[in-house]
Amino acid sequence: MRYLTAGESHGPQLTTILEGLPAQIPLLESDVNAWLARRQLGYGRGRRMQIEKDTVEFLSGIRAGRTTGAPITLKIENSDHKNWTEIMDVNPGNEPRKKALTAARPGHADLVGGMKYRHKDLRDVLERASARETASRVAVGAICLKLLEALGVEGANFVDRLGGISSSVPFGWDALEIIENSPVRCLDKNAETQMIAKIDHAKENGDTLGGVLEIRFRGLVPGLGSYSHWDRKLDGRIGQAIMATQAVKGVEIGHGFDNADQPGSSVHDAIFYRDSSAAKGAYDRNTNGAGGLEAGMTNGEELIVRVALKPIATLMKPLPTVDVVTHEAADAARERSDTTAVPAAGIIFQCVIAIVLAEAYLEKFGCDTLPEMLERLEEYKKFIATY
Ligand code: EPS
Repeated sequence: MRYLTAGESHGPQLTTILEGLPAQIPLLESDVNAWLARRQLGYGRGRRMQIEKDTVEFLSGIRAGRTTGAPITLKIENSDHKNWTEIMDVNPGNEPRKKALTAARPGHADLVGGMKYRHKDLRDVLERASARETASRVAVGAICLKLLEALGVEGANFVDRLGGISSSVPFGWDALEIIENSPVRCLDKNAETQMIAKIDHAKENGDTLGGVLEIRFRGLVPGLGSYSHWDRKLDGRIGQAIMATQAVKGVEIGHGFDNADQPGSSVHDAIFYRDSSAAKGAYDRNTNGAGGLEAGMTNGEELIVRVALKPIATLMKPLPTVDVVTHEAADAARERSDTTAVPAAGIIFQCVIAIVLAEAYLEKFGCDTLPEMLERLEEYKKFIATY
């Protein structure tokens, strides 16, 4: 399975092609729209989210509410484009264009992207580098979440830290509604209040905030991915998918960084043999220090991925920079932006991890139709139940 995304933040639309998805997966545009809407939420989001009401249009690969096995084309319109038609005009003209950006923003693609592609109007860089592109990956991920749901896999995402404020309430699958109803997708009401105050304070000071998110998946069968070659290892593939998302500066499986300070005897998960109807068979563990992955493969325990999101690079109280045309010292450009995108980022990460997990299921159980995958999955579960 593979996908390509294209489109700029203020161009006409985001276009995505997803190829290699099995046929017979029930799928409606509303299944994708629910996730696109969640991506737009979150306390601290910028004014763009009042302009867009992101929805997808299926242009191929779907008929009568199910996938056909043909490539799926996804269209997400940029409502804001009508205000940018002159600036984004594909034809020559209107030079010098309005909203040209030459005061490179520290922490963004602006300066290095301008060097790499020989642009002096750094809008040619930021339009594609923008986090707007994550809407395309959420659309693909939402489709993969539908496939995973049919295969008995469920995901969750929540904010563990925001602006240095930590949640102290442990995650539970019975708390999904609390997360959904929290403006910062946090389980801890006290922390939530402090996070919101910190976001308000950052906004008043023209600053931005980052944070740490946790994404979980349960119901995964053991043996997805492989130890046999570096590019088959699931931790590596999840790591790439997450690190390739805007504003990510760190990723860990389980509490990888804390575990690095602990002795092996308190990190590795002892194995027991118990009757179990779970997807993982009879081999069981009382702990999950491995975060659901061992040697690049799912081990049947919950997959736990933690992500460090940098504070958004566009500051309303800008840092010093250099104008790439005059080479004069300047204040960095102030583009419309978010104070924080941390709450929304969990939605994006759950989707990009779902893409990797869906690929792993296709590798192990075939990729023509969902019914065949389900037959092979049941046969595999029977095998591991008595392994
Ligand atoms: C975003 C779209 C962008 C930004 C933001 C999030 O839209 P606009 O540039 O028109 O405001 O609001 O992107 C960034 C903060 C960034 O640095 O790229 C989105 O759709 O998520």
